[in-house]
Amino acid sequence: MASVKEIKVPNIGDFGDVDVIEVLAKPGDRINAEDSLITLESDKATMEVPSPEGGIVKDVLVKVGDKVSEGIPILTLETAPAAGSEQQQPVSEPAARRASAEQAEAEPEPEPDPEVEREPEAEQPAQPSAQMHNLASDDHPITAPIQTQQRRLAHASPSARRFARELGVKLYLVKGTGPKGRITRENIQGFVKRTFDSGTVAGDSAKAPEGIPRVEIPDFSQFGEIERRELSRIQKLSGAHLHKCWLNVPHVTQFDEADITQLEQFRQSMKDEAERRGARLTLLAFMIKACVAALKEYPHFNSSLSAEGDALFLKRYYHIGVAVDTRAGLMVPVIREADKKGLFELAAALAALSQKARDGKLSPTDLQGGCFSISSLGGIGGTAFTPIVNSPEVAILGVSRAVMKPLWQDGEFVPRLMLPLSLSYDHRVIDGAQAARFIRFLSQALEDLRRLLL
Ligand code: CAO
Repeated sequence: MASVKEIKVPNIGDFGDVDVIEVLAKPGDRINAEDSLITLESDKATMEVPSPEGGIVKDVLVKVGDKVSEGIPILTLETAPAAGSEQQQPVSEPAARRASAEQAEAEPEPEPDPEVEREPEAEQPAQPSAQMHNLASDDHPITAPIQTQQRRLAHASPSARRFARELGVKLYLVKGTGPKGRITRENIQGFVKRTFDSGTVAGDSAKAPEGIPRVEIPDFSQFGEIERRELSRIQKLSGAHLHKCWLNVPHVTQFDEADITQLEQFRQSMKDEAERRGARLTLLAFMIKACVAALKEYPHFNSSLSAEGDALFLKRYYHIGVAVDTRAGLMVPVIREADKKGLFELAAALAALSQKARDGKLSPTDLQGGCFSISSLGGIGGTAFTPIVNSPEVAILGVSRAVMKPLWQDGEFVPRLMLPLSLSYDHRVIDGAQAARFIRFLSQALEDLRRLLL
């Protein structure tokens, strides 16, 4: 008879109230022992929690954004029937497909090696093991493994698996040189280097190339004095994300200028009132309002391409991401339901989120669900730039510094405050004419705010 068990968060050392940043299992999934169920992230480390045994997932009891500690139930698992009662368990169709796809992809188990197989696992309690990994250095756990449960035929740590996934490397292609043939991060790096040196690709050779040749880094000290500085955790995360976006999205950037002379007069006239209401009314609040109107007018800009690239998900909500420059690196918190907020509310939400970002207090939910992003460098300067689309969004607006320019109007030059705009977009979803119309609409909305009422 199959039995249903609750799988709980194991002993995670001194960590409590840790954020769930990934849920890797869903009801109906057939999972194996040691498959990762969730990923947790504390201030300093990430951790994958593997399943202590195999079975079929019944209910998932946590979601992204939850905070968990030891003993919190993660999911319920219908475990395989005991020997002798081997009835096939019903598995949902997608789960069965996923399971078989995973099996096809899974690293083949090595031939049973008596040395490896005879680990004293029988004595160990059936508890999942979890390891904390410093984000700055995934292969050096910052705490000892929480449970030293022996892992039968574990070929790579969760962080090495994740590293391989990020690089698109199939683990079964990599030879492990760690203890008991374990695949280390260095093995994966070496594999990628050898693969590219030989001109082949790291991932499945039947698919399109998933990586690029590495740039050789010389020993700079041979040229002069140097200092090595580690990147912050945020810089590493955002760097990897930006790189992924840059490689996946065919970018085009459309430029335009908006005459914001009247808008700026209005903004100045409203500043005191804004302050009385506790908000600092910057240009960005107006930009968000105008972007929402443009997204409503051109719904393709408020969409995402399906993973297969054969459909669009059109969104009926308007959550706007805003790039914030913090000492730790670039972050893009999201103002939710921007369409339902007035200018003062938008200004207040923007101030609150950018302060939270600068204090390092953003929660995962503050960073999720964006439809369209705005990156404003107007407070600093510059005439134009080409922002990177924050995929899976399909467009991003770059805002540069507004300057007074002579504009030819009715037979004479008149001084007008011109705001440079740069719209980068995913050319798979948006064509050039649409982009030109979108940015024109946006500029006209900023030129005459009454248009936002239409
Ligand atoms: N033209 C002229 N002046 C501008 C302007 C523009 N486009 N944008 C802002 N300003 C002015 C503001 O109005 C403000 O002046 P006042 O005090 O008179 O109101 C001053 O510059 C400072 O603004 P700010 O930058 O502090 O505030 P903001 O609301 O415009 O921007 C935020 C907030 C969080 C977006 C900004 O602080 C920030 O972090 N910008 C950097 C984003 C970034 O790094 N992007 C690159 C990402 S890579 O693609």
